Amino acid sequence: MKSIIQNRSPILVILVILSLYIIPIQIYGELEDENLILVAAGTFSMGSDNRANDERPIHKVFLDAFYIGKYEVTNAEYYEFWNSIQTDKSKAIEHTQDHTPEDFIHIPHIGRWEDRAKLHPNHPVVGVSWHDAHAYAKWKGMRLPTEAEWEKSARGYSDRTWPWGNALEEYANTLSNEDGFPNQIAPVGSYKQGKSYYGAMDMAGNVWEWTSDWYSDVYYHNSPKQNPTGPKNGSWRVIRGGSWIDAIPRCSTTFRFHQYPNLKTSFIGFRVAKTANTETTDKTK
Ligand SMILES: [Ca+2]
Repeated sequence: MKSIIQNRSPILVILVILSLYIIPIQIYGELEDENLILVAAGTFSMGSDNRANDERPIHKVFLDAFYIGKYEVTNAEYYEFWNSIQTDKSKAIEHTQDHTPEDFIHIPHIGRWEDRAKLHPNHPVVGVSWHDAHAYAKWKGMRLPTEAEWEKSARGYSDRTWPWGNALEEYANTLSNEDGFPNQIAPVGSYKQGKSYYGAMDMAGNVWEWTSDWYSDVYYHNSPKQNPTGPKNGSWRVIRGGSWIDAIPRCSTTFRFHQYPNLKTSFIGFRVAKTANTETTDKTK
């Protein structure tokens, strides 16, 4: 390489250097995003017979392979999407909305959208409706996780009550004053010990997360055994995981809650998902 660079024309040198980057891309194909986790195809147990009525019955669900976001989508990530729309409205996915997150001037540590995007780039985005979350995911070439995908990402094959296991620990940002972030949102990934079965962070607490499903309290009684996508219609979208203003029981892997899709609150954000083009089957279960 050194001799080529020393003895050949500048154009040849540039071509050689470019090839060092292009060849690996051709060999390995699309490089994986380090913020996406592959959840291999397989069957897991969804729901619980020991908790709220709408979590019953516990039932087996098969899911094709998919990717789940390792973190909640951050202010910085959402700002990139939002800013691209502000400068060119033609890029908006849903042209009736500009997808601007809500201001929360009465909550000082959150504050105005454009301020917090700069002051807290690693905090999860909040003040976004289901439509905002859906539009962001589409813009990124991804989608929101289904409720089943969300739950499998959190609990894996061991029926975990919490993403980290079955012991009640302070491994999540909840209502508790003892969790390191009392009465405030935490930067994503702050609770290393709270990672889920698959390594996803903050699946308990910090912010609730929109899923793609409509909500029905009796859905589990007749839901499909393979790749369920929720009721065909409804009034509320499912949110999961609890938040910084919720007591720990609402942050379990099975707890189900719901909100109107137009609602923009200081405690709901989201993470992204993507269908995986792989036939891999999980061997760890
Ligand atoms: Ca969360």
